[in-house]
Amino acid sequence: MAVAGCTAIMCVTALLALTQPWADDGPPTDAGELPALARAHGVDLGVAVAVEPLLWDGGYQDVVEGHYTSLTAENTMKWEHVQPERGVFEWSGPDTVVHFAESHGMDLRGHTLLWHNQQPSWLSEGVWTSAELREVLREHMEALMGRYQGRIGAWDVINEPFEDGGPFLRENLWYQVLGEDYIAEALWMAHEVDPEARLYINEFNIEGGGAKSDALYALASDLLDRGVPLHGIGFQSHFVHGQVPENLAETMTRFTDLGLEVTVTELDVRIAEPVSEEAIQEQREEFRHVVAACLDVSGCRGVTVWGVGDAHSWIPEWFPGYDAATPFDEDYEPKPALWGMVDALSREPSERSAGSRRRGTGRVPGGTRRRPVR
Ligand code: 9MR
Repeated sequence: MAVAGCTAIMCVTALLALTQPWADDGPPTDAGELPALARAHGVDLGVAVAVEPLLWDGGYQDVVEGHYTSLTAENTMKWEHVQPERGVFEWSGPDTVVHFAESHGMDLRGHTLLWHNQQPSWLSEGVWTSAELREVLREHMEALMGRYQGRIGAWDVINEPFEDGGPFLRENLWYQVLGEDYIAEALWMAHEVDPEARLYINEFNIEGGGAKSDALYALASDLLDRGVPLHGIGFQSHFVHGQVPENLAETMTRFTDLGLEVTVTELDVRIAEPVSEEAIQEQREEFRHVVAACLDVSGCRGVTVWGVGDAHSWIPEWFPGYDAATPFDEDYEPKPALWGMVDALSREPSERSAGSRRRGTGRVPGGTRRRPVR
C-alpha cells in the first residue's frame, strides 16, 4: 500500500514551548489520564487489538486499559476469521475483544464488513449470482452485526473501496458481482440489521486531499443526496514520518461540512530504519498534530491507533525497512508519541466538545426512505 507524499510537518519542539505554557516542566498530566482527557473532550482514543495478547499478555493489557477508551479488532472480526466456512461462525476472537472492552468500560468500533482482503476462499473464489452474494452478505451482517447489536457503536461497513493510488473504484468481488452500487446496497443492508449503528466508509490516502480524496467526497455526496445511510468517513491515517499532512483538519472539515462525522481509524507513523532518536522525538509532534486536528473538527469522533506497541504493529512485515510506528516501544514503554497525544488532549476542552459529539452531526439519515435490499 503506497501512501501519497504530502507536505511534511516540521517537527518543532521549540514551537511546543511557545504554544504550551507548561512545556518547560512537561505536560501537567500523567499518560494514565489519557482516557479521562479524551472523554473530557468528547472524543474516543482507541487502539486496534489482537486476541492472543489481549488474553495472555499482562503488559499488553495494561497499555490497553490504561491509555485508551475504545477498541477495534485488528483482524478477528474480518470475514476469514468470523466465517471461515460458509455458515460456520467463529466467535471466540470477537467475543474476547468485546468482553475486554465492556469489562473495562470501553467503546468499540466494528472492523470490517466489505473488503477485498482477508476474505475466506469459499467467498473470494466462489462463483456467485448477485442474488446469492446478497444473501451471503446479509447472513454475514446479521450474524456479526446482529450478535453485537447495541454494543458496537460504529462499523467500517465499506473498507478501502478505491484503488490504492487512484480515484477509481476498486473492482473487488462486490463490485464485480453487484455493480458499483454495491456500496449503497451494503449500507442499506447494514442499516436494516443495526439501525442504531453509525456506518462508515473507511479509506486510506485521502487524509491530505488529492484525487482519491476528491473521489471519496463525490461518492459520499452522492450517497447522502440519495438518502443512503452513510454516517461517517474513516481516515485510516497510515502515515510516514515527515509526511503527515498539515491540512488534515481541513480535509476532515470538507467531509463534516456534508453532515458526516469523521474518525481517525488506523493511526500509525512509520519511521525509516535506522530509526534515530531524533525521529522518535519528532514523531511526538506528528501524533500531537493528528489528535489536535481531531479536536479542531467538531464532527471528529476520535482517533484510533493501529497497534498497541511496536512489537505488535503490522508495519515491519508490510513495509520492510520501516518500524517504530506506534506510541509504545517493543517493551511497552511509552514513547514521545504518547506524550504527543497527551500534549494535544491537555488543552482546555472547548464548549462544543463533551456530549454534543456523541450524536450525529447533521445530514445523517433518520427519517429517510428505507429501501429494501433483498
Ligand atoms: O493490521 C492488519 C494486519 O495484521 C493484517 O495482516 C493485514 C492484512 O491485510 O491487515 C491489517 O489491517 C489493515 C486494516 O484492516 C485495513 N487498513 C489497512 C490495515 C493495514 O494493512
